[in-house]
Amino acid sequence: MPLTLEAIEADITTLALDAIVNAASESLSGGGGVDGAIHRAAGPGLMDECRAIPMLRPRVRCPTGEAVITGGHRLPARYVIHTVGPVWHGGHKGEPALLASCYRRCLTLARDQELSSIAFPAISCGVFGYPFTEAVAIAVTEVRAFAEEPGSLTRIVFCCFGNRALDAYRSALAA
Ligand code: AR6
Repeated sequence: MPLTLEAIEADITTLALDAIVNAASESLSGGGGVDGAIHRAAGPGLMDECRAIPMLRPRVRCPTGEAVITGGHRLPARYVIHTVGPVWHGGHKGEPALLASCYRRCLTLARDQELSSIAFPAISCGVFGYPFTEAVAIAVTEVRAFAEEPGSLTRIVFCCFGNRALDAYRSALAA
């Protein structure tokens, strides 16, 4: 089955795909932005499931650059893959490699669970301050590299909030 990569403008919580990705914090204890929207739409069962994930060290259930999967609860998506993007500190603290790792870890989890569709928000591009154009370039590069061996995945969606974001992804995908 061929793999489709596409950018759409949508609220990620409305997407009825196998998995949506959450741009979470290391404690997986909710927050603002897309994390807040996902928890609101999924209902309290999602937080209960996140809290049951063991802490690896104080306040860290999912280290930066890693990903964990939970159910989708009341969301139309079957699963939520929570990943933690890097906070932008100027670009010399390993941010590009950590952001790339988020995309790879999410895609690997999705493939290991034999999922066929997944949507990503612009990880780290809100509160965490990653420059948008640089982040989009990393997202598209990592997803394209993964698409060489997609396994079960047939549809990968970049879910954009706003027209400017959509234009940036579409240009990167067209390049
Ligand atoms: N659907 C799609 N994209 C969205 C939505 C939505 N409903 N809501 C926001 N975005 P952010 P981060 C976009 O701040 O920078 C949280 O408090 C938004 O426009 O959600 O990785 C967590 O708990 C932006 O482009 O995530 C962490 O502590 C992108 O999603 C921290 O924020 C990511 O913005 C993570 O910060």
